[in-house]
Amino acid sequence: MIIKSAKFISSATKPGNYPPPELPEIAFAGRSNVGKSSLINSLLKRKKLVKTSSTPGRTQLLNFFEVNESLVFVDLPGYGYAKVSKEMRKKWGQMIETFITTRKTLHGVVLILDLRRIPGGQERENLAWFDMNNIPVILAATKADKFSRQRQLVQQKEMAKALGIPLDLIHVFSAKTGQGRDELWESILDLCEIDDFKQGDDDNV
Ligand SMILES: Nc1nc2c(ncn2[C@@H]2O[C@H](COP(=O)(O)OP(=O)(O)OP(=O)(O)O)[C@@H](O)[C@H]2O)c(=O)[nH]1
Ligand SMILES: [Mg+2]
Repeated sequence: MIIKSAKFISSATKPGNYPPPELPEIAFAGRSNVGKSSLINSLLKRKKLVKTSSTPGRTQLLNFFEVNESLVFVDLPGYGYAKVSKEMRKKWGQMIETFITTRKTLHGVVLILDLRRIPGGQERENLAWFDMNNIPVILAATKADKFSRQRQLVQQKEMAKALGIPLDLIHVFSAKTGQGRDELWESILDLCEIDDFKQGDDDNV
């Protein structure tokens, strides 16, 4: 995947501030601190385009990024962060829900999980919610570099079992090593129905 351009467009909290709905969009969702912003940087081969942090709850707005003048990535605030107030959590939930259910240009969501953590009721609920709203979901299990390849497969199987889905629906990923990057791009481009910038290798970025 050749990244010719990747740039920050704007941040928003409400529909009036979203950028014009022109290009296909993919949103990135997941628990606080799971590695959403790092995964986006890794896909875009930009180390610092999206702010990352070891402090959970850092991304607090919807952040829009335009890629190759062809699609838009939306970095969402993480859910389930215990330290922000209940009111704040509710506000974030509403902000994310409004975006996902009303945005006409949204082609799908990459739901990011931690490969080290077997998903539970919250994740199953989220998947059912996306399904109910007819939002296609791509699952990415990140931080794979924390495990050996053999152990990665064991975790991937456990996760698939816990979610009740086929194994190959979970993309094993690492922002640190770039593992799974090409496969995740393939799935994203498929969802956006884009196939004109797949060709070539990307050693030059
Ligand atoms: N080892 C390893 N660490 C990672 C990986 N991805 C993210 N991290 C680390 O996890 C922490 C959180 O990463 P972020 O990308 O900021 O996570 P986030 O989900 O955007 O967090 P919020 O915006 O706060 O919800 C940082 O310390 C990252 O360096 C990965 O693939 N491997
Ligand atoms: Mg973030």
